[in-house]
Amino acid sequence: MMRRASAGVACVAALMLLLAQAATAMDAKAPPRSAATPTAPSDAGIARTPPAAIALVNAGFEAPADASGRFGGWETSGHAQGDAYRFDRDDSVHHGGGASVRIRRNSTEPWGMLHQQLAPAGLAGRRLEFAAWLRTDKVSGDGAILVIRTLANGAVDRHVFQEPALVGTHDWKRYSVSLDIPKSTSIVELGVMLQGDGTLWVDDASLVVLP
Ligand SMILES: [Ca+2]
Repeated sequence: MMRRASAGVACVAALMLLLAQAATAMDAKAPPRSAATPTAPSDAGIARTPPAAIALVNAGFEAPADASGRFGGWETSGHAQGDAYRFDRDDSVHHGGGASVRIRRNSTEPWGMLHQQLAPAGLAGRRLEFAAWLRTDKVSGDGAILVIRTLANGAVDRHVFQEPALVGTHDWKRYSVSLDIPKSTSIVELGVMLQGDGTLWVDDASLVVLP
């Protein structure tokens, strides 16, 4: 258990642990947070090729969870114990379609995460934007964030976190992060993380290759 007084430090450390745990080969020393790349600024007024959409599995969370509670295409992780956070398909609160995923903390553990991995074919050397619609209710602690990370040679290579994190109570809004994908990437992972108390809903995830 983490004391709340040290929640900020604990959550950063916990995210590093997640990055290492999900790697095909472990790398206990993930890159520092300063490696994050901010979301690309808009460039309104400049004629550009439209972003190319990459299909995600169950992007709208419409598929029912399987017998083990998993969502098609998405995995779940939680700090310290497998049930530290609860992930449920919610057919009463959603942005698009008829369902979203609702994330809540079961204990005092600092984070829980929903994530999907992709093969990098056609993505290496390009800049990706991962977006999702988020809704929160009384989220505290280090808040809700979107994450992109890449793996190379079984180790965490690059990552970006949404900044600032989403805390408090907010209606549905689209958030995004973007990252340049190195040519050496073996796996691209997209994640949505809740770091603290409260409730986070996630819906209508999307991924595009930016021009
Ligand atoms: Ca939906």
